Amino acid sequence: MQTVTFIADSAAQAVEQIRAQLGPDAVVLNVRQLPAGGLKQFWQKPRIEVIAAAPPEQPPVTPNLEELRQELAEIRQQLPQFRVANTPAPRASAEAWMIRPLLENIGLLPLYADGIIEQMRTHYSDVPPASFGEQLRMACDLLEQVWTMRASTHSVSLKRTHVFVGGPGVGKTTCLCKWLTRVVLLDNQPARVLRWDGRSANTAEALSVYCDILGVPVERCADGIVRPNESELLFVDLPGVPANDSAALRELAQQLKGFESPQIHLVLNAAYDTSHLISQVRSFSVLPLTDLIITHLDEETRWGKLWNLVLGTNYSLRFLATGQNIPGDLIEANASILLTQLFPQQTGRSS
Ligand SMILES: Nc1nc2c(ncn2[C@@H]2O[C@H](COP(=O)(O)OP(=O)(O)OP(=O)(O)O)[C@@H](O)[C@H]2O)c(=O)[nH]1
Ligand SMILES: [Mg+2]
Repeated sequence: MQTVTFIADSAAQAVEQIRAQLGPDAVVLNVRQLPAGGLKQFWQKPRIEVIAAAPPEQPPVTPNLEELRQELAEIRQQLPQFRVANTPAPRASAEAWMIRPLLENIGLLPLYADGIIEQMRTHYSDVPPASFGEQLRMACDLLEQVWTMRASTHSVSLKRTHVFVGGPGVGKTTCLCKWLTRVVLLDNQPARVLRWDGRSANTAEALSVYCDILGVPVERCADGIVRPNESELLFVDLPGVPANDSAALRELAQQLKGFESPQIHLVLNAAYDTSHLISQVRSFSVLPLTDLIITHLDEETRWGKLWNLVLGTNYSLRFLATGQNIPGDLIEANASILLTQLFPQQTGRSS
């Protein structure tokens, strides 16, 4: 990836330069404040350095929206929810589904691997295709359909407040900074940050420094009465709440009512084991969650386990974070990325 370094007096100026040279889809790799050397520091405002790159080339996609809409409506009608308690065990010919052990190997819980086989039998064919590749393709199609269904559940476009919730240290503030950078430097959208003290104090001093570099106003307060103005997005950073502290979660649910239609993102650390991740989602679902953001994917090779979250909860995945560097890698999650990471050859998918 060829990178370009931009030096600017402000975030707004950096936006102009990046857009002019690399277009609106550029990827920001790093942002830092440049110290003015020598005597200059007395009269020169600190400048910012942004390292950015052109987006990776994608094959052109020209979706037929009407077809997609119709397909989605059909999927909604056909596909029953994956219910943990009601998923029946596969029938006698289950061993003919060679794909079954692979599903567990990539990190699916046995319950959901069985659920996939059962759905394949119900929706495609009770007689499994003889080829392993064909079975795999069917499983991928099914996973993609469940993903589409989850992603269509929440209408988020008109909501301008983003609140990041989750356990302590899972990567909420880091993720907020990554998303904020994208919004300010690539989308050229005004934003404001609220450092909110919950039961414990919000000690994310680095967040204020980072906002300063980006020229984003940051406020610190203890309740949710701040409202974004018409044109700006509001990003709310909260201290972590342990998933087993139900009193703190109830209190948080109450406080979040102070925000007008917020998008509430539950941030989860992918390095935790699957049952822990699912139980975190269950605990935090006392809040009106919008979706899930997964961090630490640089430390977890078994991305297949993320499908347990898609199959076992009602939420979609919004972003995948793959590193601690800000802005660093923040990938907008979609089914294709996860499937390609799992089966690059077998499915003939390319990233
Ligand atoms: N390897 C890796 N480290 C990460 C990632 N995201 C965050 N971190 C690191 O994890 C640590 C905690 O990150 P924070 O963003 O402060 O986590 P937080 O959830 O805001 O923490 P609290 O506010 O204390 O609850 C920091 O050292 C980050 O650099 C990631 O995707 N990968
Ligand atoms: Mg934090």
